[in-house]
Amino acid sequence: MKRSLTMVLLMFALTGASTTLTIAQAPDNTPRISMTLEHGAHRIGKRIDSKMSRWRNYGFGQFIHWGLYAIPGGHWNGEYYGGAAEWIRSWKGMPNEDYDNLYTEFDPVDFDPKAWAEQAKDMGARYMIITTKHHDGFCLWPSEFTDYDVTNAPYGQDIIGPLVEAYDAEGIDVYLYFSVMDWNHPGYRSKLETAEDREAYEGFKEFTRNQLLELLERYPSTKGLWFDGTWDAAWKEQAEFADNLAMEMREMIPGLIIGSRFRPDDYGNRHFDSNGDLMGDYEQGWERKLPDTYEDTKGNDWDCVMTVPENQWGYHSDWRGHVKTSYELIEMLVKSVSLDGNFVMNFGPNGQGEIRKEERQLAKEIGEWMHKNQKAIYDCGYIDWEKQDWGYYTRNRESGEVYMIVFNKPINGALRIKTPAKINLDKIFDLNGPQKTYRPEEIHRNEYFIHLDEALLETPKVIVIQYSEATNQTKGYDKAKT
Ligand code: FHN
Repeated sequence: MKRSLTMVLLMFALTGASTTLTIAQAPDNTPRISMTLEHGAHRIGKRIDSKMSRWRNYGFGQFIHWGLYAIPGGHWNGEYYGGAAEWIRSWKGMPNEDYDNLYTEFDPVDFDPKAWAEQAKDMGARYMIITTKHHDGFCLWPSEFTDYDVTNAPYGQDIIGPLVEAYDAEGIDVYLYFSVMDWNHPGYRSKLETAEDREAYEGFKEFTRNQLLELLERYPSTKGLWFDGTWDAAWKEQAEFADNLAMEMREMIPGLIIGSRFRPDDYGNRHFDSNGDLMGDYEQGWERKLPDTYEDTKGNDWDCVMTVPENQWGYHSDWRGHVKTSYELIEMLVKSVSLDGNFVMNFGPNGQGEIRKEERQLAKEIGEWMHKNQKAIYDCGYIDWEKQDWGYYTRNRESGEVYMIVFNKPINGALRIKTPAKINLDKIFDLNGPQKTYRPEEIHRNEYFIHLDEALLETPKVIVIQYSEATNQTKGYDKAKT
């Protein structure tokens, strides 16, 4: 959102900031009022390097939330916890000391990283985000900077390393989730009110930097960091620290991909700086929700991270309320890609290291669809053809081939296609049966029907459109005189 000049001047007045105002041209050449920010967005527009292009073309990813919270699985002392399982420590029914001692029980004897990676491959995931440390501060890797890690649990071994190795072996890129918020560290503060707070927080910042550099040193094949737990007031004051740390991490791994949840700007704004510009390589605000239109994405790269139940990231043994079906998740995946984003489906393994049967079944069903239709997902993105009720368009960024992904077959079987001017529809055929072609029936200028034969669709159907730029306009149509 671009702030009006009045708003910006008011912000100065209120904050007494010595920031200067500049009048610049926005990418769409509209004059825009922007503040000179030292730690705001350092780039306007998308990253165009090959590593970011690879990220942009993933389409589909897997999130894995795993940690001590998987042991209680949403229950304690026989009581059911209705919140997100990975937040059970915050529940009055779970004494902090009981939670903090769960590490003495962490021994996931069924943990099989190769099986997890194979399942992700079969499902069609092209990247995976693993919680190295969630808000509780328990580290799934041997950290030099804390004893609260996996080596001091009965399991005693690194979890992250074997996962990175197994997923790399399957050709699935690994991203490391890291929660800045750390309930276990004595120096963590949600806000800085006293001199003691500030002194303690300086130690916490150094600890955070040490752990992040340690992760990148231990797992250099990681392609990026997925930050979380950065909404507290204390962190919002750390614009310079976070900016310098991001630069330091990218010196370690050039091209490291970091989303919009990491840095606050000079005024504590996150995701978008005080000028409304995206901070980070992609927007990380789409959590358990999707944009409705391309305009909602502001033309940025973005990912949507999605739980299977309404709000369970970590393992909860008793999923209540609506549990999404594979078709719901496939539609979210397709919609994400149709709006130039990536869709990341969450898995929450249990305390023994098993992936629950519901998630295995979903992975199987989604994988069956992806196996046949991945061409409409991988390396694809948005095309500005008018959205129709039958489903979504995606477009391969290389070949330009367009895919109609049909979820809702009209009663009359007629799928409407409306293109921008001067587009010729050259060839239309089933992705999974190219011998089945469609002759577009022109019903108005740049508007057509293609007619489906099927009585009903068993699964979301993909139809391929090969098109070209027309040299002349289609035949004239009389405009209504109203
Ligand atoms: O509080 C966390 C939550 O537990 C989970 O990790 C999600 C995943 O995106 N992030 C935070 C909530 O926004």
